[in-house]
Amino acid sequence: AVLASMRAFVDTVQDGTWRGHTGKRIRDVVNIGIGGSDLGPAMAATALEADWAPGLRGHFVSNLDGAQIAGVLGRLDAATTLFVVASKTFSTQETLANAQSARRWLVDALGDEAAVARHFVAVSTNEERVRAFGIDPQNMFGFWDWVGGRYSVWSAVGLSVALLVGMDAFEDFLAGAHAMDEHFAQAPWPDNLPVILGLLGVWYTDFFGAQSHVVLPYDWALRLLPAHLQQLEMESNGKRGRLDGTPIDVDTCPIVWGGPGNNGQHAFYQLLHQGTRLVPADFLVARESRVPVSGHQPAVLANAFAQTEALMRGRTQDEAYDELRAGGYSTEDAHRLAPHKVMPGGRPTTTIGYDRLTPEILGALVALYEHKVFVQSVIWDDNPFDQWGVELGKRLAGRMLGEIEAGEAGPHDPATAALLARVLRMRAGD
Ligand code: G6Q
Repeated sequence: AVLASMRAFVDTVQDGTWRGHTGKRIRDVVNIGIGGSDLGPAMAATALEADWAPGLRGHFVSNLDGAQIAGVLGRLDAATTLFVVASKTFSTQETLANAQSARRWLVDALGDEAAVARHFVAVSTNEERVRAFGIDPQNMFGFWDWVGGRYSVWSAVGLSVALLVGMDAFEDFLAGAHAMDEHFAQAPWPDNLPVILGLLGVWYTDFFGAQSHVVLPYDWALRLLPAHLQQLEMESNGKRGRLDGTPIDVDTCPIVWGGPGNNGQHAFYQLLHQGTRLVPADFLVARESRVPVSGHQPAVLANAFAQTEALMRGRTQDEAYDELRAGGYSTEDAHRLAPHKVMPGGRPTTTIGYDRLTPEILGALVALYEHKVFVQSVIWDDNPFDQWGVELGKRLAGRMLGEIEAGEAGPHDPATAALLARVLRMRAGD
């Protein structure tokens, strides 16, 4: 039912039947959300940018610092802007603050409270709060309240993606994920991609002591995938307790990080090749770019495979010495420099290759990592679907906000008390 109402809405926005308050077509879609209500949709929309409907642009606002929303709104025309407020609970401080600011901006610009109905829709499980915010529940798209944010891009949380790429492409994205679900459920374990990825991760974490895992897309479209996987893996398996509450006595989820591989080569790869830590890496490589430009792709492929080969093979001191001598260095200089050029090799990489990043392939890739997370959670015996660790900070922030606004600090540890006192003095103009 939700997919059908998403389709009806997406179609009317894309074909121009849905008009803004002043009768103009929607040109800009702004997703307001944070965490799972931002990272997945932002990643998927960015990955599929080549498929965005002509004349539509997407923007993602998540951060509490007003600089982000001010920067985005400063470039937009209220009459042609649609806000998608994505919040499962509709009580998240960051999202509500940004949504309120967007609402003020819109009403100021269009001079009419009634404009909200044509420019705001909500993705949420909390109808009451959506209504209280002033969004007609007719314009609310629901999902199951047991879906954790980081697993929710397949639901109505993907509405911004669907608005940009169209509902057919969004359903292709779901179909790709479904194909991976089937593969995970049915493929024998030696051929089962999520099982293989999950086991490799446990192997390097628990038997080689790897502390981190790097994700390196050689596909510009996937530049936000590392941030999405960072949340997916770290919030799911960053746990220290078993399902029965007893402590887990091995390391669980490594620190997941990464970025576009080609850029990383000119920055942090030094540590991957010669640092003291073992950092297993995933290389994501497309045969063809989403936006092919003559002459580029062979170089992209060459760089990706050169890196995985170098990480695996490394370079011995003798090889380094011979290279230096062949490059014209004296025996003395070659002896001095060779130890610095030694690369141990044996650094594990997994290359995930695909033809071209279509919506189906993207769906399959994201589902692959979701199932990987599940495989690991079974081995570590944690609950990958809870996130109690993020609660305490949120609760303290609520209390702290009251103290900052009131200009009076409550009881705190000495370090926090000193920070707060300093800020309160500054805010009071001392
Ligand atoms: C994800 C987390 C978290 C959540 C955000 C936003 O798995 O639970 O990142 O998505 O805190 O929550 P709301 O969607 O309720 O605003």
